[in-house]
Formats: sequence, C-alpha cells, structure tokens
Amino acid sequence: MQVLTMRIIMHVDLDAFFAACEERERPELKGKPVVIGHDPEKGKGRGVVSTANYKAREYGINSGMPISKAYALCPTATFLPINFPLYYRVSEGVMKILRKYADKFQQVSIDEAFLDVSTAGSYEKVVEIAAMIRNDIEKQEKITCSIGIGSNKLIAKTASDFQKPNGLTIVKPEETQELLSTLPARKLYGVGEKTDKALKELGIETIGDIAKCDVQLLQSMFGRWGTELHFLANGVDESEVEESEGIQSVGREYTFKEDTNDIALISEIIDATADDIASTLAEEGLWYRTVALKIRYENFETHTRQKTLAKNYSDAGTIGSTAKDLLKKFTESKKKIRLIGVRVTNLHQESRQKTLGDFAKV
Ligand code: TTP
Ligand code: MG
Repeated sequence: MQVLTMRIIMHVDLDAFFAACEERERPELKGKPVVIGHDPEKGKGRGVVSTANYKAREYGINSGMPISKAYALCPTATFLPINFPLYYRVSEGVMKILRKYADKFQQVSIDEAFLDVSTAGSYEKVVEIAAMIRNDIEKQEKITCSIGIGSNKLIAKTASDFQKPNGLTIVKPEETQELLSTLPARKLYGVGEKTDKALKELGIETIGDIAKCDVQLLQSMFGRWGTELHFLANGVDESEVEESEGIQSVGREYTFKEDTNDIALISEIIDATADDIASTLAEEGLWYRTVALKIRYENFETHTRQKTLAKNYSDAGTIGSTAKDLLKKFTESKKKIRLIGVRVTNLHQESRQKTLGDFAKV
C-alpha cells in the first residue's frame, strides 16, 4: 500500500470582499472606485475604510485609512456603509462551495479559508480543483477570489496574496525559499507592526533576513515566538487544517437566592447578564442574530423562548431588550422564577483578526 506523504494545501481569499459584494448588488458601480467603511457620510465621516475595491486602490486608498483621507484622495468614489448581513450571506455561499472540494476545511475569517486537498495527489490535479472553485464562486456568488497552493498553510496563504486580484499562485516545495526570501518581513503571517519594528531595529528587512538570522538572537528578542518565526521564515509550518465548528453560542445562567416574580429584579439580572455576554462576544469578535431566554419556575418546570433578529448585533442593549421582551410571556404565570438563562446563538465573525494569538491557532 502506498502511503500518502505529500501535503497539498490551498488558501482561498476573496478579492476586495465587502466592496465586491456591493458591486455585485449594484452593477452600475462596476469599474468605478468604491470605498466601504463605518460612518462614511459621503466621505466626510470620521470612520475608517474597511476596504476599497481595486479601482479605488489605484488612488492610494486602503483598509484602515480614515474615510476623510480616502475622500481627499478620490472625492468621486462611491462611499458605502458596512452591510454585514449581505457579506455573511455571500460568505456562507462561498464557504459551502469550498467545503465540497476539501478533504479538510477551515474557515479563517469572513473571506478566507484553508483547504487540505492532499488526496488529489498532485499539484496538476489541485490546479484543476482551483479552476473549478473559481468558476463556481464566480457563477454562483458573482465575485472573484485569489488562490494560493503550497505544501503547508503558511506557503498557501502567502501565495494567495501574491497575484491579487483573481490570481492563482502555485508554489511547489522546491520554490518555497524563492517565494519567501525577498518578501518584506511584514508579509510573514503573524508579523505585526510591533514585531516588524523590532526586526527592523536588528536590521532585518525581509523574510530571507529572518531565515538567516541566528535563532538564539530571535529567541532572546521574542521568546518562543522567536523560534517559531525562524521556522516560518524558512517555510516550515506543520500546523494542520483544522475542521472547527467555532463558538456556537454564548450564554449565562443565574439562580436567584430566593424564587421571585419581581420583574424589576429579574430585569436587572438580565441586563447584567447581557453586559457579560456582550463583552465575551467582543473578545471573540462575534456578532449574534438570535437571543434566547430560559426560565425555570419554582417547581423546576423549564421553558426556553428565542427570537431571531432582522440583522446581526454585537451590543448588550439589544440582548437585554430582546430577553426582556421574551420574559413578558413568562411573567403572565403566577409561578415564581427560580433560574433565568440568557444565550445568544447564530453567531458570526465580525471580520478577520490578524493577531499573533490567532496565528498560533492557524
Ligand atoms: P481582506 O481579505 O484583508 O481584504 P479584501 O478582501 O477587502 O481585499 P483583498 O483583495 O486584498 O483580499 O479582508 C476581508 C474583509 O475584511 C474586507 O473586505 C473588509 C474587512 N476588513 C476590515 O473591515 N478592516 C480591515 O482593516 C481589513 C484588513 C479588512
Ligand atoms: Mg480578501
């Protein structure tokens, strides 16, 4: 029996994702500069740019830039507010397509995923799979993506960024060093602004410089992360594509010291619980769409009611008000309440989070 030793990983990243979704919905925007951000106020708002389409990028507009600066660079661009429900819908459609083609599948953010496609057996076969994926995404979701293919997640991710937009980059194991070595250190996945600054102080500019740097020096600067940095710069990444369901729900339960039907007290507990849940969601970068309330009466009879909202929310106020709304149905009963539970489900990732912590999970 032949043992399968070669790993082939694909990384798919959607092009100018939020802007691409808007263009899909409004074909009249095609070919024109489009900027998406919080509080755009015709370009004069105080928010920052979430993303810009490639036409707007020609004017120097990029993610994270103040909207006012983007407006100064290109006053004729169309400035649109963020419409998460639309982006989640498109993202779910794309992820469904990708899942079909993968041995193992890992969604990393709203617009990117890793696919382990090792059983395809050859790079040639994987290129065919990539073509089918691009075709399906364009036909079914009317947007484009860029794909990177390599022997591990790091290489695949670096490769997908290589020829954006609508690009396909294949990096065979023997080409890995060539791909990585001349790229700026900041391009190494996991190297943020702070690490980059510290590296520059050591005279390290490129990924190749990190690869050549004495590992003990990196260790003394960054601890364990220094060792990992060295491996990554040399194209070594053993991490697996992890099928993960992610967090499904966030909830809290509270048992009253004495059974009660004091609405003011119960409402107070609901509000405190909502605050607590919202802070957990904020830490995880999650938004919710469904709020559930569980009630256990003094006789242990237990009921749950839930409400799905028209859009995604992240705030504590909406959790509290929805749960209190649901509470009304329970307080018609004369029975006292022993326990209440509030839970949010139908969770969605806010947007990508490129931090060292996240990288460790990748
Ligand atoms: P990216 O994949 O980084 O960017 P992109 O898809 O817009 O463009 P590219 O073609 O270079 O991949 O992020 C995906 C989405 O996440 C992006 O469309 C908007 C959102 N986002 C933010 O809201 N803020 C940010 O700072 C970044 C980088 C992205
Ligand atoms: Mg993208």
